[in-house]
Amino acid sequence: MAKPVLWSSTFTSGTMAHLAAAEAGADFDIRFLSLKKGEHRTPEYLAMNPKGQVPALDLGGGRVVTEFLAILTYIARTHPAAGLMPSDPYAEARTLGWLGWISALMGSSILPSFMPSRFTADPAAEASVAARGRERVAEALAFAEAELARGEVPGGEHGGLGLAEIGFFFLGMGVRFLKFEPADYPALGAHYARIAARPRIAAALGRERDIG
Ligand SMILES: N[C@@H](CCC(=O)N[C@@H](CS)C(=O)NCC(=O)O)C(=O)O
Repeated sequence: MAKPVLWSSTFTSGTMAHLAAAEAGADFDIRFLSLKKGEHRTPEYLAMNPKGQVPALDLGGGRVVTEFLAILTYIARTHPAAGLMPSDPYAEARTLGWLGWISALMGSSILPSFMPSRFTADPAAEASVAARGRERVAEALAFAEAELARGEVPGGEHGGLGLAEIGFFFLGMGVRFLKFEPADYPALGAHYARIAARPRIAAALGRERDIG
C-alpha cells in the first residue's frame, strides 16, 4: 500500500505538520510545494485538496485530511507512543484551544499581512490591510509571549513534545520570518531554540532549509 502523502511547503503552517510527523516517526511521503510558483493551484493538487492550501494529508483511497489542527490531531492519535497529545482532558482541551487560536490567527491576521489583495477589492486599501494584519500579528505574539512565560502551554504526555508546543514553535518561527524584533519575545525565542535542538526536529528543519 502506498504511504500517506503529507503535502506541505517549507516554513509555513505546513511546517507544524512536518514537525509532528517527524517527532512521531510517521512513515509519510512528505512533499513540498512552492507557493510562490503556484504549485498549490494546479488542477492535480486542487483535485486532491480543493481548498488549494497546505498542509494536506492524503491517506489514499480518497481520504484527505486538511487543516493543520486536524492533521496534527490525526498524527497524535495514530502514533500514541509519541505522546504528542496529553491525555489529561484539561491539557488536551488547552492544546486544541491553542491550535484553534493559531489557525484563526492565520486566517484573520497572518494571511492579510501577506496577501492583502485577498481581503479588499480596493487596490488602494491593500497597504493598510497589510499593515493592520501585521499589527494584529504583533498583538497576538505579545499575548502568546506572556502566556508562554506564565507556563500556559501544555507539553505532551510523559514529558514528550506536545502539539501546543509545536504551535508555539510556529509562532517563534513567525517572529523570525516576519522580521519582528526577537528581543521583544524572549520566551518565544527560548522555546524555539529548545525545540529546534531536538534531533528529529533539527533534521526536519534542515530538510526544509535545504529545499528553501
Ligand atoms: N486553515 C488552514 C490554513 C492553511 C494556510 O493558510 N496555508 C497557507 C500556508 S501557511 C497556504 O497554503 N497559503 C496559500 C494560499 O492560501 O494561497 C489550516 O489550518 O491548515
